[in-house]
Amino acid sequence: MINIQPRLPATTAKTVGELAFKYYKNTRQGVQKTNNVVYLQDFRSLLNSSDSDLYDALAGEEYRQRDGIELIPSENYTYPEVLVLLGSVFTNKYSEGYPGRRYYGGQEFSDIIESLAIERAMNLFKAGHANVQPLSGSVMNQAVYFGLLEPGDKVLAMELSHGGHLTHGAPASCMGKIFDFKRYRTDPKDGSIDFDEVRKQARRHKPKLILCGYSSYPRDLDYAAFQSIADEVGALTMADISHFGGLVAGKVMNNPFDDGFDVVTTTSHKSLRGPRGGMILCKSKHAKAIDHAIFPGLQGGPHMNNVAAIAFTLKQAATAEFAQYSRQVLQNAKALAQALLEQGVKLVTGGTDNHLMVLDTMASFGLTGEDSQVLLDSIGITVNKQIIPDDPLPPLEASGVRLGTPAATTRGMREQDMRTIAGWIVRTLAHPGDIEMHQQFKLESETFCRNFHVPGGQDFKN
Ligand code: DSN
Repeated sequence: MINIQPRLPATTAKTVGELAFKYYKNTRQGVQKTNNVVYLQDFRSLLNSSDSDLYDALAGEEYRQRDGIELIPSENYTYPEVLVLLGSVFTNKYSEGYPGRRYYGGQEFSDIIESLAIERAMNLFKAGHANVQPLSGSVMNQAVYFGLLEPGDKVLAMELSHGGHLTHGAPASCMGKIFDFKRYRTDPKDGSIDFDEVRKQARRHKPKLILCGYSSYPRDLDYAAFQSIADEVGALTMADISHFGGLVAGKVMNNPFDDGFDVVTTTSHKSLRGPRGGMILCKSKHAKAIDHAIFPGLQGGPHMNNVAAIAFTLKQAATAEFAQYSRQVLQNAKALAQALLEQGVKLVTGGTDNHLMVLDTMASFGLTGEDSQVLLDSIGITVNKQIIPDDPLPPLEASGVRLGTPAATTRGMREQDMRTIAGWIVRTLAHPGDIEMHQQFKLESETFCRNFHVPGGQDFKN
């Protein structure tokens, strides 16, 4: 249990429960009465009567998520408790500042949830400091640049089409205009990171920051190799583990802090399975700069409902069940990749060591990523189009699609299910004109999905 005393000197309460009880005449029954308040019990019927369009869209999305196979690697099904906290009165609260030093009153519970989230994040990722306020992955990465660099400073990051991310200084992003991003590329032979190339670019450009961690690179990373290049040229190190933060937490992928990284960023809604948002983890010496860059640098009031949901997510991510989930995500990805390879599909880097893979649909089936995405949508499999290294097509067409297993694994799908899914994918893309077959697959995949529970408490009756 968190020690609330240092941050709440005015209270005599020793636990969160005691603090809560004072609002309910010092009885636990009083606290439990909150379970009867209208927003928890009747909010759906309330929404239905006050805005039926939004109610219908919500219900439609619930059915879509139940009846389809979700393979977008950055999506997941979050916990029912996260949905409760996101829809809670914490959304009403302004809490600019940090625990114990805020600009508004009424912070006793906000301080508790944020302190819990910070401590859990630090323990889970072995970080010297954590900031849990970033509203998204984009602002999270911007805060690192603004916290540690001056405008115009050089950053060495991966080429976007080779696996990097827009927020890693793509020319279209504001970051690309403010900081001077230089690029390393993957090895053209096998698509893996070429450390000779990283070292060459680092020696040439002398960047202030070297960045790794990607959104479409299907391998684990050698952080020690990045750190040694950074040490040689006097650069700071940053890993954006947004995609595989859950797998690092579950200890099935490498942790950049084990090799001395300065900063690690991760979103909370992908493999970590929490609410949408971001976290910046860093060595304690960077704490002040990072916190200042988030508030007042880039953000105002943190979304305390989200911070509460992140705190919950981090507690779950430290459990043995979550470690087992993480292992299964990797096993499912391997099984899916293997089944696709056996059926002649070309995968970027030839396979996967993490939760995702990139199918070269142009080389495998003569189809753009966009066409493949639409075809797979028609049979109830959701993926996203994806550019491949040095893709001649623009991102809205792309030459590939990206698949991942975090969401399917949360629903309880296992290796044999991945083989079934691979069969549907390959036959659909190999026969793009066979509408009758696609309709048959849509029925089959929908029936298949009924075998797998959707977390979040949607008890569908039909
Ligand atoms: N959109 C997320 C992804 O799919 O990788 C990150 O930006």
